[in-house]
Amino acid sequence: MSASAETLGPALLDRLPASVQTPSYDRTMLAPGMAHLGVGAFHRCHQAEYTDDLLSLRFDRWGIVGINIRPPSLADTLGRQSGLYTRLIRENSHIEARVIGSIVRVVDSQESAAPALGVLVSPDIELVTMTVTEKGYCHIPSSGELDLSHPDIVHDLANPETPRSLPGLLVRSLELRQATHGRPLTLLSCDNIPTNGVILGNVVRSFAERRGNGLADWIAANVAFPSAMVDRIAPAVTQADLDSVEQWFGYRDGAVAVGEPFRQWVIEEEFAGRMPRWDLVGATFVDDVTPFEHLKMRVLNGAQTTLATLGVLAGLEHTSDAVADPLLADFIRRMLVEETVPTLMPVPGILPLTYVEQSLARLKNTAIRHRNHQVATDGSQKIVQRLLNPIRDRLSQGGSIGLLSVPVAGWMAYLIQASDRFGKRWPVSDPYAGKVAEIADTTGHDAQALASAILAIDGIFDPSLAADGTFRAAVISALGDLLSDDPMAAVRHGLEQDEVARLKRSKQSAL
Ligand code: CS2
Repeated sequence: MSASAETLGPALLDRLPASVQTPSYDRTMLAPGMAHLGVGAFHRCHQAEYTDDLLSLRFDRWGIVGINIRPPSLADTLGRQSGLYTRLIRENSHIEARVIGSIVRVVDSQESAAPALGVLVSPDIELVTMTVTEKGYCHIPSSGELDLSHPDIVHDLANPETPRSLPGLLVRSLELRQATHGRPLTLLSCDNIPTNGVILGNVVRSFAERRGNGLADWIAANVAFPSAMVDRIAPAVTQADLDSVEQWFGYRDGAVAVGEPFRQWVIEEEFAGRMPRWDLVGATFVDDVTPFEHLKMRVLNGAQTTLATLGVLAGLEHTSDAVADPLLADFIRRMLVEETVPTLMPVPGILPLTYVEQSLARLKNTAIRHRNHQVATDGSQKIVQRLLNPIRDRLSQGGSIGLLSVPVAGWMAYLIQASDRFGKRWPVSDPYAGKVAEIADTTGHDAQALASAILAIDGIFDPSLAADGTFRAAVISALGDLLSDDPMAAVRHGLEQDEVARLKRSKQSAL
């Protein structure tokens, strides 16, 4: 890269190439009205972009203070650039570049909670949005309750003034707000957990109840936890993404974010005070987000998780490589159409089969380099809403679950093969990776014993689902294939068995 290229910052805005859009509003007039926790690629491609759209349309005091309580540090990238960054929209050979201006300040709070508390307690902050990943909520995936044995929760309950966890940080902020100005606050989760507002409310309330002093009652009266469905595929940014901005546009940017053209945001209209009018720029405010959330998590995210673990087992690098594989493409479409779609609630304005095709088309975008290992990360926190809940609904409908069970076994096989006993085939990151590795190391290669021991992890598998004979048999059979020398046999067998069941059903209905 050239040594002379300038770094993006306010002084460069007037001199950027015409192909790079810049903020149309006066950033110097922006005042911080909301904070965001977890300034990763997704936030920069989603909430910050919607806010930038809104500021162009109707200027208000909705500048964002971006806070990270986990790595990476923001000071050296976004901080150096006064919050400015380039958002690239990419689809195959199409590229659209825009500098986003809605982030007014960034705060690193990885070492201590104090910098984050300074922002969250401020009376200027009326809204806190967050993308802290599924595991950031410290809840038990199968029940949605606060995990009181989580090491960070244990720490924070003992040291509430110096919290490390998201629930601990939010409760401390609310406690200080109650004790000082008492102004209400909306806490808006933008993570892919089911009923994310309900889960956020659960963990905050459970923690606050343990703090006493009427805090839980104050929260019930002054804090709102709307649920939201968020959508845009925006993988972790790579050095190649950073370099591409310099190659194409001639300036350096250490905080580039890359996303696909599609975006969606559906938010429950349950606010404690003023809210940015994101509904004027494409977001939808609704009474109940559940039908939208099921559609997105079960179809798009369900397909991503399936392609991720099966893709790794098939030796494929990215989502777009996995969905280009004819066998996996056939499998994923049949799984979604036959088993997932019948579990969905009617969604206003969206036809499920059209949504399936649109989702598969999005996953084929070769310019979005979403690594299968990235999507497979924290699978234990994802499979409940993406695979297990639809399986449970299917079973209660008396429908088949043979296809949806294959990616459940896929998640198991992915973690099992990261164990010593299976030769540590790849590094993994998942809160349950240690537990599964321990099971694999003591159990060895017996698929039935492995599946039984993993299905007994009740933080992930609801015991009544884990006891279901049809589900167990399907998972055991798929796991046996996935751990063999021919892992894709699981996919072929799943499809064959589905075909047999389909013929049987059509014969029966002809009688
Ligand atoms: C992905 C999501 O990594 C993952 O778990 O499935 O980040 C996905 O790309 C987004 O939910 C799309 O909106």
